[in-house]
Amino acid sequence: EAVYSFAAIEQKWPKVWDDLGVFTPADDGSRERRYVLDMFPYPSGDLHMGHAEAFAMGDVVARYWRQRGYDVLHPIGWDSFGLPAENAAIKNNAHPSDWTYRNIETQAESFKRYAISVDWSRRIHTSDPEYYRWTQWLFTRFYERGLAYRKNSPVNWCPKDQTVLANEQVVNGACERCGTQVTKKSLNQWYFKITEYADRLLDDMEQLKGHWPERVLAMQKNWIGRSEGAHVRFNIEADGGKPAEQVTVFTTRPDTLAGATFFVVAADAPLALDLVTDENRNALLDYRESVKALSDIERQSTERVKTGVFTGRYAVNPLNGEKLPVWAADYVLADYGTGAIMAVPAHDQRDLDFAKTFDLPVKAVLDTGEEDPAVSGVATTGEGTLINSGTLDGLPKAEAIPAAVRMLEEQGTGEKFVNFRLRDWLLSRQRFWGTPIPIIHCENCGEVPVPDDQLPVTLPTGLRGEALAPKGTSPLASAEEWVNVACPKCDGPARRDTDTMDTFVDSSWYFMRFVSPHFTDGPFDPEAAKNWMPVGQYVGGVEHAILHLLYARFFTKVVHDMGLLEASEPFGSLLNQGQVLNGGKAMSKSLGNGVDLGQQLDKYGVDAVRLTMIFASPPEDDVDWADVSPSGSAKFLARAWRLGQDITSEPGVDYSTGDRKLRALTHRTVADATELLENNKFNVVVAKLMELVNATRKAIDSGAGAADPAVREAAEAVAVMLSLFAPYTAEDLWNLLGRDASVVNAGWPAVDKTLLVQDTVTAVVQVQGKVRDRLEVAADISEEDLREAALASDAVQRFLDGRGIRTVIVRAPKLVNIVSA
Ligand code: ANZ
Ligand code: ZN
Repeated sequence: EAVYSFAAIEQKWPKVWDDLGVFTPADDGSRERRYVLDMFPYPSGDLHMGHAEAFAMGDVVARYWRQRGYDVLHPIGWDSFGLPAENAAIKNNAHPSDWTYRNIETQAESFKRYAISVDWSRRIHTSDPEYYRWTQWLFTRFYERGLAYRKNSPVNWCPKDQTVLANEQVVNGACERCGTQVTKKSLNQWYFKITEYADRLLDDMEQLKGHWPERVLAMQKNWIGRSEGAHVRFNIEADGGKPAEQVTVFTTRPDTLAGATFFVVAADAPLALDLVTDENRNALLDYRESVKALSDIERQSTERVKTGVFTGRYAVNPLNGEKLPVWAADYVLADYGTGAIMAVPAHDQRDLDFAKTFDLPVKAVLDTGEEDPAVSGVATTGEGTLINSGTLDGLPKAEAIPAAVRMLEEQGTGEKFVNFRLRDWLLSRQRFWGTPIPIIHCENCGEVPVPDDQLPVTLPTGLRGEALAPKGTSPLASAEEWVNVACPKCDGPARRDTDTMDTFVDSSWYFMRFVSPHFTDGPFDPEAAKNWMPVGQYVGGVEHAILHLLYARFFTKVVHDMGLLEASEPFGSLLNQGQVLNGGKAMSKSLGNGVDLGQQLDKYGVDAVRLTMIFASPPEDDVDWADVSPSGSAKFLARAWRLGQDITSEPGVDYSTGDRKLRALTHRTVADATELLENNKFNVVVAKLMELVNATRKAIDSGAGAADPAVREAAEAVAVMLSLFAPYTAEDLWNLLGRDASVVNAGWPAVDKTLLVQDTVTAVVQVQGKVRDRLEVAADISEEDLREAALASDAVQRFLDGRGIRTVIVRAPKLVNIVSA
């Protein structure tokens, strides 16, 4: 008798699947379409345990929908531009493409072994010219629409990677990639105008509610940071040889205007230098130096003692004409709001801390019933009524806010304003291994986009090794022949833009490319996009909650506005899988607790590893590899497989004559699995499958016997359901059962509802020894459930008539006797 050998079945089936093309969607409209996508991998070495988990999850969904009869698009590609390839090239005197494509091949082989059910003919790499041609094409469209522009401003700079970073890539003041403290540098950089879409990015989250994890939506909402308030214009008096000028502040509390006792501009904003009198200039310059080293987080920390310098100027409060000293401080950020604030120490703790440090006045304008902030040192921020505010006195806060705005509008000194925390997306990078920005700079014509028929602008050849080392300017600049070109407009001498795009640009539209990856007339075929988009189920880590997912939403909206795409959201539902830990901690080199995926696969087999990933916990939760048992999974798989060896009936037997109890369990399991899969409770489905396999084994050995049709029915259902988690074993089981390949297309078993009805009996309920009710209950009802059902009976309650209960005697399933007080 043959024994279960994962190695043998891993060899046997891939070719069969390939030949049958079971993972290639028909794409002919004959069946309803569904698009399942895992966040595409970055080719950093071979696959790791995290990939194994995430891709196992995505594959369950893809395989489930296939079994349900959908035409499923499940593609794979690589996010293959980026810094690690470049760093490896510098170190090994090589070209980034060497490292990149070698790693891609390694990962592709591992993915094939791992048997993810993807259509390999749709494979894409973002570093291929056929792909980045369209990234450039999209950039050009954004440029034409005014959504890509260049500006000079202070930007986040990573001193280690020697490149700028988007705000989204600065985490707690450090470079998201290498952890180095980020500094600011004034540079001329390219931006995408994502702020123009802030409202829609926020509003359309309504459509995603219930389909995306709550916390991802909350993080995006917070990142976009919509604040309703007002702009208020203050006159700054002429002083120290400086002329009068107007400065606007953003405030969410226009009702507190009368409580403003000083005025603050961000010390690092150009405005501070502009306002400061000669006398105070040196102090400001010194102070600015000390501010440079601080991250935004540190600047806003409530733990730090407030710092700042007086500018020598005064602002005039438009409400009451009071003169407010103008300070420059670091707790006001240059790139939020207008970079200037009216300080209301009584009702804003940051302002109060500053006032205390520099001995500035505190004036309460809202009576909240709490202690005077000037005394307590605690700003009052709650509800209350206005005081010390002239005509606004007596109004509750909620009414005072619009009233104050109306006054400002009448005066012409301010108006309602909605401010966003979201900044434009800084997309240019001073690195080599990325998509070149398709712009030519001409002395006569300025910025000229490279004409579409000259795309792609491919990376210059010949640069490798040391030539790629970061120098603060792009390595592309050293490729003289590549840089110097004729202007497409006037044919005069011109230079190519030498920056490359942030790799998040590449990944902001790859899911659209997959619908027609070989299309040559555009980034994707609009017809195909109409058929497939949006992605039905997207799977990936929560670390992308803001960056990638926000950018992808933005790109989708712009492409929608261009008329190329019907969908205006890219991902209908989102599943964030948990992490794979070892010993309760994330796997890392420094902890030395890494688990090698290849070794696990060699030891336990692909199916056992996949099944373990799924069975260990709900998909959203972390899996601790120290707590799981891949050998237990392997044993279960062998057990399931052996059913196929023992069953003696032929395919196509009439199940209806089979053992009713086993049939009921089979149909109940399918019905439950269906519901559980629709709700991403994959681990519970595995548990149910284990029960069904055990019951089937029992039926063979000590019950109905190996020839009973119910046993075949159960085993076939096991094979189909198991194909979602353990594709090799399921296919081999299907084969042992005498069925033709492939189980992938077997179709989800139909549930016979009549088999779901459990056997029932009549239970008698007595009160004080007299029969008061009869209940139809399941034959296998528990004592507890029966007791509960009896006490809930209307008839019983009527006879108890409010009297307490002394004892309840339960003899399940037939009798309940209630003795009242
Ligand atoms: C006066 C005031 C009184 C304020 C009060 C608050 C409470 P959000 O909700 O985050 O939008 N602010 C404005 N620009 C700032 C900047 N660049 N750096 C630091 N703080 C800034 O916060 C808006 C509030 O934060 C604004 O409203 C302003 O202080 C401050 F009782 O104005 B408020
Ligand atoms: Zn020109």
